[in-house]
Amino acid sequence: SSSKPVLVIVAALLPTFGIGLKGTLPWKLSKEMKYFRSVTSITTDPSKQNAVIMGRRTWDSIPVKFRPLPKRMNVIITRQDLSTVKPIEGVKFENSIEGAVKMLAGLPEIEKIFIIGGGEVYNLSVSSGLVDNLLITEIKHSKGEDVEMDTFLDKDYILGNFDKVGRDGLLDFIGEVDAGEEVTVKEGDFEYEFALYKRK
Ligand code: FOL
Repeated sequence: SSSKPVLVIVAALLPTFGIGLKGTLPWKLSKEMKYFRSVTSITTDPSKQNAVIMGRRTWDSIPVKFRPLPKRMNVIITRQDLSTVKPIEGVKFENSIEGAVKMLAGLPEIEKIFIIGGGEVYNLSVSSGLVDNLLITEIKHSKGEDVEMDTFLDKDYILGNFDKVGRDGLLDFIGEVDAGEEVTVKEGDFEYEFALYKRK
């Protein structure tokens, strides 16, 4: 359709809003990854599919055996000249987030659009005003240890422009996705909670 699809950021972050270290995630949380996979894959209309938009470095960080992320249209944002990009089966390339969103808005089979990182793509898309919803997994080290990070979301901008909604608001938004019965999930050295932030 020509109506603008819903745009949602999905990210896992620390209290510092740190999201990554040296091009990767400094944890391995299988239940959290299962939540990511479900939330980005499930559609209300079974004839449709969702899209995931990511930066080229995030694409590089996904294990080869998991990419392109199955059952979702994968879109990579790159500064490379699109005429020289080596095609990848099941993947679309764009030079800007706006370009990717415009392209996807013209595809009737796309239900929701998820922005899945990394730092540069997240921060550009929140500050552009394109995004109204952030599905954030709030992670902390269970023993309170510091976790080294070199990539961050803009915490001041997000807390200044978005409000965290309650658990009911989250469950309503994610629909059939299983967010667990416990509010706090413990896995390995980490504890986390699923949250939804909405633009004020
Ligand atoms: N958001 C959240 N909440 N958690 C994340 O780990 C996360 N990661 C990214 C973006 N947003 C996120 C970017 N990094 C895969 C790997 C890295 C990645 C995103 C996805 C991946 O391999 N996903 C598979 C599932 C793999 C598995 O089951 O272990 C997929 O099908 O989604």
